[in-house]
Amino acid sequence: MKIKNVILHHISLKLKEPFRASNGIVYDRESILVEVIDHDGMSGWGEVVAFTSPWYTEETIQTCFHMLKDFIIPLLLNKTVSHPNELPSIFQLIKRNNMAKASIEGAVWDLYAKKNRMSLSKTLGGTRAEIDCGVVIGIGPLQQMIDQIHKYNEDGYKRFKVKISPSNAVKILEGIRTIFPHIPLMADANSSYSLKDIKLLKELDNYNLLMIEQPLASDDIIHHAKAQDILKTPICLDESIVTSEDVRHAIELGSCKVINIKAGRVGGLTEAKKIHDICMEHQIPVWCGGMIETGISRAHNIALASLGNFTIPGDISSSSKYWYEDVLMQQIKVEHGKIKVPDGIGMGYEVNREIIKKLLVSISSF
Ligand code: OSB
Ligand code: MG
Repeated sequence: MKIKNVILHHISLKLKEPFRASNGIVYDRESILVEVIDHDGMSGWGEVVAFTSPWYTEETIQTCFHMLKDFIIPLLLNKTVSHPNELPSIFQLIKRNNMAKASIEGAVWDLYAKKNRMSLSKTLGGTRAEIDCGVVIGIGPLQQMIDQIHKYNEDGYKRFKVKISPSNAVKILEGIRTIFPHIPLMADANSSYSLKDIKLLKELDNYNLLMIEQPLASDDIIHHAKAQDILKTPICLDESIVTSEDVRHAIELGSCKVINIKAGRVGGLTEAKKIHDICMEHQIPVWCGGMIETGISRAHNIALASLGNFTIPGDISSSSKYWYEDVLMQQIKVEHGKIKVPDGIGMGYEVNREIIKKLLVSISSF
């Protein structure tokens, strides 16, 4: 493939309700949809999953735009790429900025799969025909969180994740376990604890959680290893894992028993697959994380989660959980807690250009 043109569609999508984590709230969701066009005029799609402020990682929509425009796109224009797994080495001279890199790398994977008339899932080496889905409940009044779990339970979701922080965790988990003693439940602290809070963390062992996600600082896998020694509950790392090297270190130190893989956070699907393979080798189960994304990343997530070691339901919900109308011709639907992995070419969902036009903040063509 020769990359002829890259179009950045910067959009703003209305969230049905604001989403609250320990350290940030997302109101409307801005996103940059990345369209990569080759010399045959065929398009592949990816998405910048950074937020407008750097609460989850250091990147933002604006830093990604800058990196794409001034550094990443110039490296790709008019370049012949024979496989998307060449992109990480093309990007090697640009440090970090993983979400910026992943957005265009994902688009090239979609394009490559389309050109080979294969699904993205098969192209990545996926083996599942359907994936199991979990859902995330943001921090809110306890009764509201319980009502949401009731509803999602009826919808068939197979795993429930609640956002927590040290000041509300026990109240939330106690309240939920009183009503739902047996549901598959986990908690995501988004780095809101420190090792000094180990007593508070130890209390969470009482709630039969599948895992606790990212309790401590993102750059502290040493303290995560100390915490994992003390806690019965498995630790899952999210923010701490931005490369496959981080995974090797975390496994060697014993910092976690589970890993959440997000292609955006680790710089793309090539690295995500590498992490998947390392974890499989070390019997560390993985699941696919979410970023309150549009259907484009959701479709990529479905393909990624079809790989063999994604044995835990991911944060992959229906389009309708967050959006009135997604950017795809066909909305993504969870049925009986599962999504069928599409077998159409590329990501398997067609982009809805009319909707994208309606949501546009700005458009830039390179
Ligand atoms: O920590 O996994 C996280 C959303 C935004 C940023 C970080 C995270 C999350 C979620 C929600 O937990 C995932 C989703 O439903 O898309
Ligand atoms: Mg998380």
